[in-house]
Amino acid sequence: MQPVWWEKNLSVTLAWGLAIILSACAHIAPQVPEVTATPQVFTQWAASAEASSQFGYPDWSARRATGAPEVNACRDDSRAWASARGGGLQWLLLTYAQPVYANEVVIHQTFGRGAISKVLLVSVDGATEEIWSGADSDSPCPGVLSVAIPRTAYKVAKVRIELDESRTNFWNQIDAVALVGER
Ligand SMILES: [Ca+2]
Repeated sequence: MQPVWWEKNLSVTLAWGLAIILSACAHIAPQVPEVTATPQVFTQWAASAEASSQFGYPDWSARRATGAPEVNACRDDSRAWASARGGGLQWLLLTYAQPVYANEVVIHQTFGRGAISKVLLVSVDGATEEIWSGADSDSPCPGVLSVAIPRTAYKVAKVRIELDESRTNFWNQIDAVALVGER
């Protein structure tokens, strides 16, 4: 049996309508973003630390420079690292859980600021690179020495801070040290 003319027209109309709707849907479909490996810059605090000397243990020990900042005033505080005698050449070596291509080191100082003389990065295979040397400011306190650098071409596992406490003849206390970088 042949369809009558209006039935035929109706089915053609419906077919066109469906095609137009599908076409519209295709156009308004959300764009699927391209999946790219975006570098993830993040800040981490030291997982462990050792030092040339320490005022005590666990108070004022090198371990007190691990983790996030705890001291928010300029004062002698046992939650920060302090050297044994507050004089001479000292160093603090911080190790991080996640080696990164480094962008910045941020040193949180909470007492006796002004003795930091060098900042060095230590790669995963033990090579060192000096990224800063000079005379740190003695203010503000508490305050940070922030050393920003172009992203390293190697992964950094440790940060070494050298201090010349003969400059101040005082304890340059360090509460926490951030390593900023990309995985
Ligand atoms: Ca601390």
